[in-house]
Amino acid sequence: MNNLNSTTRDKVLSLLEENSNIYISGQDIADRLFLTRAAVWKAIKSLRNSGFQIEAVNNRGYCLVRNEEALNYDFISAAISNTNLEAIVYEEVTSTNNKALEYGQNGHEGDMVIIADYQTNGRGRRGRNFYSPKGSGLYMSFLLHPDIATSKATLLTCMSAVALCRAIKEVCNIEVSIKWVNDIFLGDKKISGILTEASTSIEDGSLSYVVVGIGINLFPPKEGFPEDISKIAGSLFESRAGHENVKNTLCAAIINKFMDLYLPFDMTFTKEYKSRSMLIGNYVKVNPSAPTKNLNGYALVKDIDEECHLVVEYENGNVEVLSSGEVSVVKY
Ligand code: BT5
Repeated sequence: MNNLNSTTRDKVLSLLEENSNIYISGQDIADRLFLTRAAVWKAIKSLRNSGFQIEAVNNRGYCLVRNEEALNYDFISAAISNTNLEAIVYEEVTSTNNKALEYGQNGHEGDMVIIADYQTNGRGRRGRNFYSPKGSGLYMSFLLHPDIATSKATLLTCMSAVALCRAIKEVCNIEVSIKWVNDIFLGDKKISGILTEASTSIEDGSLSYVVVGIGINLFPPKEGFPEDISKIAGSLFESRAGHENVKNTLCAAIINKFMDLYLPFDMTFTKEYKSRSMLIGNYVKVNPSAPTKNLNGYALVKDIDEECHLVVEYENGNVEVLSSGEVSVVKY
């Protein structure tokens, strides 16, 4: 983990960058930068924590290995336009949502974003897993303190879906669609999911903090997707070739696009949410639905309203406005 920046660290990084893929001894670095060996070691440790791959070999020294696929704290923090947003980068976490929730529970007051290269226990909704292996995707969670009613927390899911679509278009020139309420699709494959979790105050039911977690499959996992999701999951790109540093660039773009929507909390984004939605005009099965009143839950999606609610019409003509829940597309 790292959210520090120091001139010593920057000097060591510059020297390693000037000599990338070449070994320089610790003593040599210390002499050239007028530092102690201990200061050099501290800087190397801090750089490694930021995601820089620095190899150390006995009697040869240190060498910066270019690894465009790893998250790079320095790149991301320099690219974030909102300087009040704290960013923390991890290589591995159980779940970025868990980390952000921990900060929230511990009373962290500022807004922040936690980013990770991979997760060992990535979570979806209702206790489901979100497969988050090494070298495949990007996983991030915002910890936010919005002044909105608890009933409106789902809007943050929708806002981040629009931010994701915009960032993917800008950075990758790919158009993706939104499957209400929290999935992003490329063609008929799910490439991203969003999990919003909130903590409310017991006294007045207001929101204490909200965590919005986003997971994106950038590249196919090395061993392929696990069998249970192999038919539904896809990735933004089919291979890594030609997409160097896309992880860091996309990460920064998502953060910026999201903050651009979140800070003014301008509800006009809901129009774009609707226009990017893939469900309108499709038949779906609503889960859960009241089976006696609404037959088997089969319904036609009529609209997405200005609060991002899904308007469905059941076979018996009943119309329902869904604010959360789940629908699966059915063939009719
Ligand atoms: C989601 O839930 O799709 C929300 C996923 C949110 C993940 C992010 S990653 C950063 C942050 N930290 C976390 O721990 N979570 C958030 P849901 O709509 O319930 O969909 C879960 C279902 O998607 C699973 O049951 C699988 O069918 C499928 N699935 C699992 N992993 C997937 C993947 N990598 N790509 C596509 N589909 C996947």
